[in-house]
Amino acid sequence: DLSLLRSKFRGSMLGVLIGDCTGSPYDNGDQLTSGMKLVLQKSFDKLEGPPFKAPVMQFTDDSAMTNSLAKSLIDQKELDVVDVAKKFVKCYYQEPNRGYGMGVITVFQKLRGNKFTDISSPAKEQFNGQGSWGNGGAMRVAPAALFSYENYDKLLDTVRNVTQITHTHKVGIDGAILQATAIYQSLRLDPNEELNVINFIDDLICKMNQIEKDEEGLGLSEPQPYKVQLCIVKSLISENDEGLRDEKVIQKLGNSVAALYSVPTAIFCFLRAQKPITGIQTDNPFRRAVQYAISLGGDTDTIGSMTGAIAGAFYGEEKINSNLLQHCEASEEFRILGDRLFELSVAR
Ligand code: F2R
Ligand code: MG
Ligand code: MG
Repeated sequence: DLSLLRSKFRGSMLGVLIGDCTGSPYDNGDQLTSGMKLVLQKSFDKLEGPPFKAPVMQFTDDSAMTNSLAKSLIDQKELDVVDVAKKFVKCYYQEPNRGYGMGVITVFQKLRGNKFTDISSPAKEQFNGQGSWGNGGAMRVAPAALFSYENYDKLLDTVRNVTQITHTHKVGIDGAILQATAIYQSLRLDPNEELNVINFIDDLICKMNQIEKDEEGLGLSEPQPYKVQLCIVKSLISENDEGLRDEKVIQKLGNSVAALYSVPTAIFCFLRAQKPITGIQTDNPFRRAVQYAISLGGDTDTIGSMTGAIAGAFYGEEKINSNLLQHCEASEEFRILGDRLFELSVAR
């Protein structure tokens, strides 16, 4: 069904934006108090309620970089890493106050300094040559997953190349692969049928097992860290709702800027929100996923955004409240980018 698939492409792009815009006011690295969780609930209720005039909620680096990547893929009709790098850097210097990661700014400075003649060295030099394991590769990866809709090997190739512009640590790259894979799987599922959450995780475990096995010998103390985290996702998802407290989820999965402690968390939020969650009052499973992700605190804009990208790819635009969208900066632009990527990848 092509119209459902188009809606899923739009949903994923809009999910990135909504999670980022609604999550960034809570992004101070801490857990949310019960009072803040109530504020979050009321805020979503208001944004989804009858239209009212207010300044739009602004997006941050997550959406800015997603936007640049989408535009580059659409303009070039293929992955052109020099063009992507130029767009990232131009966007950063136009609006440097979008809350970028501290390290990544050095990459932008070096890329501008070498006039894009050397794309790969600046990222490799990060953190004394280790490369970044931040979630900045994963947070912007949705357009690469949509662009590679028809071919998983193309997805792996595209994601690796686009991530390495800024993130060369294996854990940073594999986090982006995992996030893209979750979107890829979500696009292929029917939102009108009950999601088999165990199958969804098992498919992710199987793919990450292969990827991490192929990369063994790179010197990590835990050679398959994503497989380990996904097995924890699988065990937590089987626990009953009442007994599963936020503290436990945060302790087991994390909520930080590290890709390893945020991408599996976003996947867990999407899966857990298939059913009602105590303390999150809504019938809408897309909103439930994003609101739950933000309520876990920590890197709220990014975990909200990654959860939104996966949930939007599963449910499609239909489940996204149009009043809420009106309050997000650039929502029409993100919808159009979803359409353009759909036309490029599916309806050529
Ligand atoms: N930067 C933020 N949030 C913090 C403050 C925002 C605040 N509201 C404001 O406006 O001031 N958010 C954004 O950053 C995250 C994505 O970061 P990215 O792109 O991965 O950047 P970076 O700098 O490469 O990595 C992030 C931090 O992780 C630590 N780190 C990474 N690799 C490391 C390594 N090999 N060794 C040691 N530390 C490493 C560093 O602390 C990096 O600064 C998203 O949350 C986005 O929203
Ligand atoms: Mg951000
Ligand atoms: Mg963030």
